[in-house]
Amino acid sequence: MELWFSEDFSGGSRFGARVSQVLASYKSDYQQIDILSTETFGRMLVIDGKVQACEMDEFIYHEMLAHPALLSHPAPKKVLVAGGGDGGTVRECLKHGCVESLTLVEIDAKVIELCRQHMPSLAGRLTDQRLTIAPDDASRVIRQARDLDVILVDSSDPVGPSESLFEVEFFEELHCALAPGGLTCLQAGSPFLGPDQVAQMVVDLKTIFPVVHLLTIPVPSYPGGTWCLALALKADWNPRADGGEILRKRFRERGLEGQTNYLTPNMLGPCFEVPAFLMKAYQRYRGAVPA
Ligand code: AG3
Repeated sequence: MELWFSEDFSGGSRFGARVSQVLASYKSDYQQIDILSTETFGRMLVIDGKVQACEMDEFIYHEMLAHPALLSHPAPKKVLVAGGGDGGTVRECLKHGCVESLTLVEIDAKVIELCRQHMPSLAGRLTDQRLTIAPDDASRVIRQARDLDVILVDSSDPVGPSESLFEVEFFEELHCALAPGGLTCLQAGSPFLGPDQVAQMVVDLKTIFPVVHLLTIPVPSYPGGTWCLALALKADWNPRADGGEILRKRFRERGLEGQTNYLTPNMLGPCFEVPAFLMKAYQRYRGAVPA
């Protein structure tokens, strides 16, 4: 018998992967968590029927959520990851030697436990000395946090436990929790299936942060195969202004050469380029465009 996992998107299409084994299937207090072994994508973390991370392509999403943000800060010491219990984002943050303290705020401790057990290539660094794990609601923790250099919001889709992480009030709390010169990078959704959600997020962030960039990345296992990340800076410095030269210099100084599987120094700068169809989506949205 053949077993297939599929995720529907936009009603009329779906992503599918043949499953060789169900490694875990658990209903936690918050959501349904499944870890599947698939032929093409390797091990796959699925939450409430939605693909979160696959061994085959997770490096693209996790590197691009972490590195352009961390490199946009001259010396990030205090970093917080909201969501991201699979550990992929934490693994990338720890590649920056200047990071002194890293807090992972994941509401569902069961995600961490199951990923530690079944997805060691992501969760293997969740034992690092610099890391504190807080099983808590990210918006509650961020409301009380201050003086953070970088906050990475590695949430799932804006339904269920992650819904509040897409609201303007949360973006205001992010701004308050950051030190001057701090910045945040957030999972921003699908440019094909939800261009309006992506545009809305940029518009909302721009009412609070002086500089907002959008990164568009390939993620074959996510709906539509392409995903967006929003980078918002509290600083008045635009990491794109010099074509990415400072970011490339920091990439080398922090010893990232040879440590990444997707990001190359030459992508720093061009990675902020917004595809024309997305730019049109902003223009429909009250004329706001990323800086
Ligand atoms: N965070 C983004 C997942 C979004 C995927 N959405 C979907 N499949 N409908 C993933 C967490 C990875 N650390």
